[in-house]
Amino acid sequence: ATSFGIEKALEQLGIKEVNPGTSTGNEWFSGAETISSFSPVDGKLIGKVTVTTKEDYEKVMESATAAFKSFRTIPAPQRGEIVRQFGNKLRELKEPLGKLVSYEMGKSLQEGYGEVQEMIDICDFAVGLSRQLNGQTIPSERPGHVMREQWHSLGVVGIISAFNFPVAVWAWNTALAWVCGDVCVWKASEKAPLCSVACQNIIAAVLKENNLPEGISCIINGDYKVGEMMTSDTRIPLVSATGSTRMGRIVGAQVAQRFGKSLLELGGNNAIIITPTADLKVVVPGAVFGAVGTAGQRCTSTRRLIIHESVYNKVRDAIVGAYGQIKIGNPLDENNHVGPLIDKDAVNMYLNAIEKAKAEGGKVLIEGGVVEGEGFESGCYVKPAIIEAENHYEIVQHETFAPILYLMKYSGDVENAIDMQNGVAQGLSSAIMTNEMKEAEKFLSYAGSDCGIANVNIGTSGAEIGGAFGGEKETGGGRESGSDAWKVYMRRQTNTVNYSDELPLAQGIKFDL
Ligand code: UN1
Repeated sequence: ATSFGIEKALEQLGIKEVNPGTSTGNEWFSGAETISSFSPVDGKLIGKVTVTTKEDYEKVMESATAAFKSFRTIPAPQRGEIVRQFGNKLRELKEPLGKLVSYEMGKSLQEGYGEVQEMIDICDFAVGLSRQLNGQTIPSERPGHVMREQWHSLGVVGIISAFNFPVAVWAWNTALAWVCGDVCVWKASEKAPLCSVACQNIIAAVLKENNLPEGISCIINGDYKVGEMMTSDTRIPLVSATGSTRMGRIVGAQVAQRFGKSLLELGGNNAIIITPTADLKVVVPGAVFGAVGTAGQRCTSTRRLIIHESVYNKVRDAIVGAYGQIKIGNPLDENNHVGPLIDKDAVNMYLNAIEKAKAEGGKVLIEGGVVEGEGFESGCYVKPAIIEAENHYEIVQHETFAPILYLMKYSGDVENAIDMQNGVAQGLSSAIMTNEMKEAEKFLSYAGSDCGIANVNIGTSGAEIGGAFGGEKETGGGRESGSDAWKVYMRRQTNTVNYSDELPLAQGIKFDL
């Protein structure tokens, strides 16, 4: 990796051999236990991060709760100014941070840069938002009364993020939370902990330059046990968690138990419907990027193609042909399209899924398998696979975080395809490829896709930050990023003010004394 400038990137980001994994800003705490971060790119140890102890977690929470009391008094547009400076620092450090993402997580360098760009974009969005945290006025039924709604800062926001977007998911949450006047405690994935240290170094410098208190941005590190400290903590009114449906089921229940709010971004099982009028020039790159981009490890990755029988052979051959062009290899080399999976466990899950699909009757069109030989020593590189399958297969109903694409046929009207698309437990992203206006509108209608994201003539992945991001059903129902997703980071207060000399009661109730 030396040749790709990783050492320099680590230095620029302040990553050491052993990094304290707990921080309230400029203060860092280390425990005795460590997590080692190995790169799936070359299998080498990148660095270590110490695990957060119960005592250090308490220090973090004391700092965060104290910081919230002062941070919420700073006017929102001034908090926006801090986020603006943070966005500028990210612009300066886009190259090293994008490289670290690529090296620690394994996505292509282009996608690593793209992820940092998403952070920059959400900062810009949040800066504008900092002058638009508007409530509304509501007509009162009583004379001499006014009703209004205000949005107040919520408190400490807990963030649990996954390995696949090791920096952007944090930024989608923090950029909004900070302009809303909240403070954040982040537990990154134990599979990409160095990314959390790098991000914390960047924001800590901004907070210091502005003489802001410790505790506005905190990180903790460790496995699910460290996450549990947050989910069970009544001092954290909101936990935003991104990851598997299995994880979300546990986190959601624990947070609900204490009446906290949770924002859940869980698994997807995203399909593209390909209709008879679909334009192959759009279908092929859309489907292939969706299926093999990030080695199939996006929650928005394309898992299923639902193709009309009249164009099935043509579409299948075009997709299979395009797979022949895919270059698998070191993701830091910009000539490669597909890097490694995150670790060997992921490789095993990928291999098992292919076996299961075959056992259920799937016909393999492009054989998968582990890539071996020089440059692939980490054992994490796999070949993107294509399997003809049926929607009801147990494995097809399941999200496998790997580049496996299932092809299936539909006949008759688009409604049949929509039924198949909706016929899974997850509800994140969906797309239709069509030039028929009626088909497109049906797909987007109340009777159409049941997903949080529904696209026409683009693929399922690669959403812009301006829209609300998230999905229904087992995807968890949360929305983050754009639109009015900011509201979850605030508490709503309804105010009724009487400026008359009487006290009329609502609903016309008489109460004469
Ligand atoms: C994720 O995989 O967790 O829409 C998020 C996309 C990206 C975000 C993916 N903007 O593919």
